[in-house]
Amino acid sequence: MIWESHYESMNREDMQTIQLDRLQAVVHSVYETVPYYRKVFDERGIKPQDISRLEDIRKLPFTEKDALINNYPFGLFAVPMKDVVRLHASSGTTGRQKVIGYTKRDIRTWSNLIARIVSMAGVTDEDVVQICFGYGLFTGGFGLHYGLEKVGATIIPASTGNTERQIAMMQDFSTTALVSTPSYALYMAEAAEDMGVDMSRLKLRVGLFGGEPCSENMKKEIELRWHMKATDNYGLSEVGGPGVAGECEFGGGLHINEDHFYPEIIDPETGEVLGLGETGELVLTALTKEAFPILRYRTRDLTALTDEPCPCGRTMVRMKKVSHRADDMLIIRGVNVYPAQIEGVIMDTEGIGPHYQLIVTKKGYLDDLEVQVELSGDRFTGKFKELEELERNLRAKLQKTLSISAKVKLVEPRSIERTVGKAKRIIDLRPTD
Ligand code: DLL
Repeated sequence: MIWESHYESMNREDMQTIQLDRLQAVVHSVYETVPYYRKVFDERGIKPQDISRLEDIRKLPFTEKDALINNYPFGLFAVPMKDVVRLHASSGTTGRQKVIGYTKRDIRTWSNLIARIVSMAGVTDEDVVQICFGYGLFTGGFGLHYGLEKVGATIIPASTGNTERQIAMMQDFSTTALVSTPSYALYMAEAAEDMGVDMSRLKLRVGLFGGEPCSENMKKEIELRWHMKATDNYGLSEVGGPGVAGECEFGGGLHINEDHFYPEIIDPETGEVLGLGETGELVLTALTKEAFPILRYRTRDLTALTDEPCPCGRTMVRMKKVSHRADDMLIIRGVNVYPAQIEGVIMDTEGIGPHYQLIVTKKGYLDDLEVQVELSGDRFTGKFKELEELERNLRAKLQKTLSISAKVKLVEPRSIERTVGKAKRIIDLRPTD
């Protein structure tokens, strides 16, 4: 079902008209109400009336995460606090908080956008949905909650943790849809197997995963273990949380709610705007937010856009799955290495994974990368010779893919720490100066 087909299936011309109207309104509003935007506009000699066509968005400066951190906590809010009814925050990788506010209208809009993406995934009022995202400052729990409620699904606000209890609830309450990070879904699968649960007999039929990358292989693994269809949805706190984009039944990318988030792809090095099909950094402008409008936010997430027609009937552009972030990139002995490349190799090798960790250290002047990866249960009892061969194989494949040598350490099943939220894959122990 298409939740708001008037918008989701709109023709391009009408969509662009809406986008321009909304862009002009938000640009005027931030200029009047947020001193930070007035200052950066004035510094560049830009006036709100300079935006007369959609392409004029390129005249506006990018907003980077530092703008949020430097204006902590409420400096970028565009309404008085009495109109703010909710706060969320994200600590990000640096540990400094980015705080986001919502008005009553923002919460209504957000719920509607989530209703769109859960409907894309095929969730209806017949479903019993277990939300295993943290309820708190993280946008995942409350974000999904209100959208699912709007659709009329029966919600189990399970939050994270107490994994055995989660499995028991799935059985007792006949959960049909699961909401979590993909890594927590894998963790819960292990717990269910330990408990001797026959997962093919659970009522689960669909998973809505998000909050972190989920490679095609990881998705397959989740589908296989849980006997359900896995869908991906994307968002980030700075533009409001989940609800930016979601996957429909046909896959092939995530439809962006473009009437609310104007997407651009840029070259992360030069800032130049790239065309459809070209891979680069996603930049988002929130077109309708009252409390926390944000212009041209550099997400650091790498993807590409397509406007190819989708068989589902939605006309909103699709973004490719985000497999990594620009700032995920490790520089090892001068070579750029993305964790997603390593994950690809691991998931393509039988007998290991999906749990792994990358440990980066520095010995003298030389960077050292160690890939620690778990053996799967059946391999753990394997012969020493076989393990040695597996290790050698993996080392060779990594060398070929990354063009640098990496150490490989095969570790016991379940020995890498599990998380109930986003997985922590990189441990960079190199001194920062
Ligand atoms: O993770 C919002 C969210 C919650 C999205 C639940 C979907 C479901 P943050 O904690 O601010 O917000 O983290 C945002 O997580 O910039 C991406 O790098 C990454 N991310 C989020 N969803 C996906 C996804 C939420 N589906 C950051 N695929 C983003 C890949 C994702 N990466």
